Amino acid sequence: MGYYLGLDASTQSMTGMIINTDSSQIIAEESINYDENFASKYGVNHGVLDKGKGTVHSFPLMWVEALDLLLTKFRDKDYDLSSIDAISGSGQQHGTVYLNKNAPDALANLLPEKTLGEQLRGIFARDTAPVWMDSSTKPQCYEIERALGGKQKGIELTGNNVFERFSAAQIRKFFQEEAKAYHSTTSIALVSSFMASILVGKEVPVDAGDGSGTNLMDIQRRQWSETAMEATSPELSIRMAPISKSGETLGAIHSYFIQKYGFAEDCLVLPFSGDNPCSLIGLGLIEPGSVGLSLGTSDTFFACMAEPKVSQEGEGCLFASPDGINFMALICFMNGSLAREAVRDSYGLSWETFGQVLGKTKPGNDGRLMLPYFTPEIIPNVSAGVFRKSLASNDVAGNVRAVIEAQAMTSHIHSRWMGLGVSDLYVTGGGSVNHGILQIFANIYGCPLHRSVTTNTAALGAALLAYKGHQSTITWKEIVKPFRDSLITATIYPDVATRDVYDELIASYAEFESSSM
Ligand code: XUL
Repeated sequence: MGYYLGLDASTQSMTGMIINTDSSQIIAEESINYDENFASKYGVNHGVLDKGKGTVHSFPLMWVEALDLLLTKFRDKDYDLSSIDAISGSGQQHGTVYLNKNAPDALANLLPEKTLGEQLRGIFARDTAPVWMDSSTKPQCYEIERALGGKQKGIELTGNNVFERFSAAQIRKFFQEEAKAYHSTTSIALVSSFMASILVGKEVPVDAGDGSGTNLMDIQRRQWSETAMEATSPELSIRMAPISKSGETLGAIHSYFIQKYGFAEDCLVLPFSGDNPCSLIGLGLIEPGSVGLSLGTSDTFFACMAEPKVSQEGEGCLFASPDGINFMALICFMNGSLAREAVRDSYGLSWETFGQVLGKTKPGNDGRLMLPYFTPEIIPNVSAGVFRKSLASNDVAGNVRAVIEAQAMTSHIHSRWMGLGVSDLYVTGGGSVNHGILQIFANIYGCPLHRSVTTNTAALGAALLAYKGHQSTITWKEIVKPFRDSLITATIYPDVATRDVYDELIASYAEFESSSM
């Protein structure tokens, strides 16, 4: 019998999920929402601080405080944390945490009489961390790209176009704008490795799945690239912890957590990965060609791939799969739940009434279209701006259907470069609870959609990484299959009668999109 804990440090909340590997069930899930707990202290909205001009940051100290609150919640609800064999985690990708020379001692000497927040507030060379929603680094992207020898060379080396939100451009901007603080930074962690370092009381290696979201990792070798580091900022390689080796453990949990929350002394901590690589595992996508969709703050469309295939337009991302063998191709759409919520709120709807309105509209929306860029969009790479075709802005039902159809069509169109014949789509994320939304995706993709019982497959994937790290002789297939079988709650089939309508609508959406750029 094994119990494993997966932590998910996501954009809007910190979640913990405990799984039991005998029954292949999730036995506990608790969450701390940042806005509910910290809006007045940190001024966050949707978990982030919008500083204007595309600059979006969050507070690592807030994540630290949330970890204490989360574990307190588990302890106070009488979960037996001493039964947890191992912990792993997931973090929002690309975000960077800047630590100063106080960090090693403060992390090593945590005392249970005090809170994490009290003891770790002095470890940051920068109070805030740029997160994936930040799109303020276009100049730095051009500079890095040039130093790498052009777009194609950059893609070949790192698997990715140089993106605004990726860590390299963010680090370069910090070095250029706050050189003094950059020089007092002794190490730069990712959100994932930062959270793991708290649990073990020392700075820890970065997982290759999340390292590939930095533009600093050689995707083929799964190692930091000296060339990319040099193209980014001076002496960066001495500031980055190494990439973890496959199967590496980080060590036993720090005594702070044993004394305060009752974890066992031999509870192991495994490297944390990014939220998308964790979702790949949580959805059980370990066979090349299998495809997932996460309807979260951002919408992401991703696939497990045996070979490192990249988009020639630089539209997709390529990460190392945390399974240590395969790759993960991903497309990230910024206007995911941000856009769904913007439409819901602008017509004064609740999710319930949104679903009812959606149910009364018909597939194809009589040709009414929306390009839903409520915030600057990543794919296609355009500034904020909502465009409508044959659609009045006061047409509530038309706008409700148009936003969802747009999201399904944009992911369908922009994932063509992956060359996948999508035969099944595994979905997760908060948006996946709405049947009407999923039916539209099933119709547009023309394939069955499988919904997991949990909307948080990133935390589930993290718990499965802990399981694999603890029981290294069990194969990935033996790990993910029982969970996938027991947790798929519903399959939504496409309505074949809508095929012609959507073939036509997809073509006119693609035309509308290119004519608006
Ligand atoms: C992926 C991306 C987002 C964040 C959200 O490239 O930027 O999905 O990982 O947490």
